[in-house]
Amino acid sequence: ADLNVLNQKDLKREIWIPTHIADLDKCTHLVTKFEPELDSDHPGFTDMNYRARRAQIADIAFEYKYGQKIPRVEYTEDEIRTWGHVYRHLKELFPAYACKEHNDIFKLLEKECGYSENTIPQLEDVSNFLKRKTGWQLRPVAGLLLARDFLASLAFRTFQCTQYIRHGSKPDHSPEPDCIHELIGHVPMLADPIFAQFSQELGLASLGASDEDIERFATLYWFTVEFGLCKQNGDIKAYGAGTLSSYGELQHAMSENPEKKTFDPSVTAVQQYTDQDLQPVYFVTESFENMMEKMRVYAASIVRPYNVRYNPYTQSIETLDDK
Ligand code: TIH
Ligand code: FE2
Repeated sequence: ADLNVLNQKDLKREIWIPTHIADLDKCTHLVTKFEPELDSDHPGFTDMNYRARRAQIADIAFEYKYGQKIPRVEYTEDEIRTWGHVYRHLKELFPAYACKEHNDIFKLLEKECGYSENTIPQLEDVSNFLKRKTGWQLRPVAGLLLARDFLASLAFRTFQCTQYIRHGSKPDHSPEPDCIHELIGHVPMLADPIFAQFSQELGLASLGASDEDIERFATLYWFTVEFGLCKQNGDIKAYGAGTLSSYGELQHAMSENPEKKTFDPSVTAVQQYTDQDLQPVYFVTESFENMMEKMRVYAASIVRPYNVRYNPYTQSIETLDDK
């Protein structure tokens, strides 16, 4: 046999994957993009106080290990003002524009989890809320992660969550994730059982995938979990966290301006997108069940050396070779 001809099976065996939830301590590779120190367009670039605050909160994530409580942050008056401003604007738009699941759970978060205009909820409390609802949990992250690491954490029902807040001078939209985006955009959806399942399956599908497939899964993630729209009772509603955390984006998404296409994984996976600005294209799904079914078919078409499943008792990934 020719030594140079490694088949796809052998090649992919060499891709390291986390197999226990504690291995997520090693899935923390950051993409240095949009950071206030490095990007002169960042609204915090010339604000030394903001940059110092970001570095301070990033340290919590750098030191965090699986199993620890997420340290609390005492947010400043300025930070709470930014939160309150966005909160108020979004709350006005949610009844008409957010999907039913998001609206229902948002109310529950206000009742049970201390969400309000005047308080930025603590990740530790929100993580405990999610554990009770769907078995999802949060862990702190310092910024934007490599797609492979971020997607892998989803397989363990773990959401890597930023803890800092956007700069107060540009509250309507931020190109990078922040705690407004995580807490108001992602958390309510992760507390919905069907959406929780969909998100985990996307993570499982990514484990051991080639770089090209990771790129496609990241694009699918972008157009569903981040910017997805759905039909409910004949109307288009938002369920994507990037839309639900930005009142600029939410109004834009609901207007006639952007293009709206039907969600179809093989088309959606290769759609170009921008991560700098408002989205020019959105994908609309019939229902979360329908989207999950389509994603299962798509994921099954990807060549991988093994199938995987999650064992919730041991919080481990089991690989099945019978593919
Ligand atoms: N644009 C979102 C907001 O302003 O809340 C944040 C992000 C969505 C997706 C990536 S960053
Ligand atoms: Fe996000």
